[in-house]
Amino acid sequence: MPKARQYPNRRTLLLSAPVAALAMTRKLRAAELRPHIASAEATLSISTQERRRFLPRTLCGLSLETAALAEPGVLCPDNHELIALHRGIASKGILRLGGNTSDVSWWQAENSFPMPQMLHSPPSTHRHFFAITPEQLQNLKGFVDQTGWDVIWGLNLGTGTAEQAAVEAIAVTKILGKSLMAFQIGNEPDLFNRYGHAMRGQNWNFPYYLNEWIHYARIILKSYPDAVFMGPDTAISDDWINSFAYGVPEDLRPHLLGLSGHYYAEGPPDAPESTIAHLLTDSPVVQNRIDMLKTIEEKTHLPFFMTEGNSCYLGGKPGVSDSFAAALWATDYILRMAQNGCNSVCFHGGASEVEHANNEQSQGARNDAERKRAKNGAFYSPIAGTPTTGYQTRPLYYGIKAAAALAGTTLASCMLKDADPELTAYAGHDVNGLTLILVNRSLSNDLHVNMTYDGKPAEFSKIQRLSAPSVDALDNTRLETVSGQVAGQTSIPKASALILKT
Ligand code: BDP
Repeated sequence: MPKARQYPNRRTLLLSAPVAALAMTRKLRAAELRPHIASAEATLSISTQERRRFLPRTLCGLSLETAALAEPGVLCPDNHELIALHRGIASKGILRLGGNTSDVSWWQAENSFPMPQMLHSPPSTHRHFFAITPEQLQNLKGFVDQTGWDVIWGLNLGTGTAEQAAVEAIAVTKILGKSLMAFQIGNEPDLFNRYGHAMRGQNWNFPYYLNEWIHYARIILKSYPDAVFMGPDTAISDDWINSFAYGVPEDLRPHLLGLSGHYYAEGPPDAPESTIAHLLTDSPVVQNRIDMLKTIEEKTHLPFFMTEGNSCYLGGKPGVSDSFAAALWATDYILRMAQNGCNSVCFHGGASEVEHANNEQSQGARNDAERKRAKNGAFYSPIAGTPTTGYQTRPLYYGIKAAAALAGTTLASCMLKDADPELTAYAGHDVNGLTLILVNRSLSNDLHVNMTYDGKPAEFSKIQRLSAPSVDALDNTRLETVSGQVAGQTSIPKASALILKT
């Protein structure tokens, strides 16, 4: 086993010198160099003439560590507060279980059963394995039945065997029933030979992974012929997503529900580039992924699911991930991905189980108070709290909820002209009419927009505003109904978003 690199640096390649320099320039350009234009006027033409994509009702979701199953009272049918918070985002959604702790989990069919012999050593960042029990699964089933959400379940590829995964998959299927959407095999396998994740040798690469994946899928299908999968659930390697889309053999393709991958907008937390301004600036990483996915979807018809991600990896960065900026970023990111073919976007979160996933610590915490706060909810978690302390929503929660307003609608085309690049517009229609979401990520400019809907001035009778006292505010994020009507034009104050309904 190669010597593991320092965990905090696992993805410094994302912020290699040229990329970091570019990020800094973009940040300055976006946030500081742009002159203050008090009333930049844009025009927006919304059109439903051309049929566009239908956005699944499960567009928005949350991702949790597998280890969350072992947290007493959390994923349980009587955790009413947490159930209500899930339903508060959307009446349908995806709850993805996985993360680093899924690769150190094992199925304990009965209390007396000891941990089986694992095939690979755990990564250096993990001190213990997690048992998944029938009782936890029953509790999860009770929880998701009340949220109405579907589950994506991550099986252990990192340290376990295909046979162990098959037994677990059958138990999960039996207990979760219709709530189970798909299995994933392994979390971030592209990092299996790197950083603190190392569970394979230095020569680990995509072909090795694909062979292991195929082996797992075939063994699972032998015991459960209707199993459905998505993958490769990679951390950063979009070329793996591409190779996976074309590499899964013919006999397994009917079992492939879609492709999956993660996205953390920035990190590590102590990188000077992990800032609010950087978070709110369009990322070339997102654009590259969108370009790649478009080609894959045209050729293979495989949809994409962003199964895990957030603003900043390693538990998030205080002052950024838990600030209102994360909400604005999320609304825009979800809708941008959705508009470009992504089926759902799951934000990673949780409390102490995130520390289990990250070497038993919260990298971003700079003092005792922050360390304490992180125990109650990772900085990037949309929901903080535990069943004993109660739950609190973080700003990100409202950003996800805002985007969910377009779940279950058919996209309408939105053509913006003369708009500041920090203004984005997304619209969808259903039997209730049209919903338009305008996001202003500018830190300095209120933006104005003249709007037409199928050629006539656009009129909206229900207005909701997503706002906070400031972009870096940790508290008092609001997603509230505002009185009044909009006829043909509106303005969106800096760092805020509007949801308009006809
Ligand atoms: C992802 C892992 C997840 C971690 C998260 C993080 O899948 O388990 O908790 O990063 O860095 O890469 O916080």
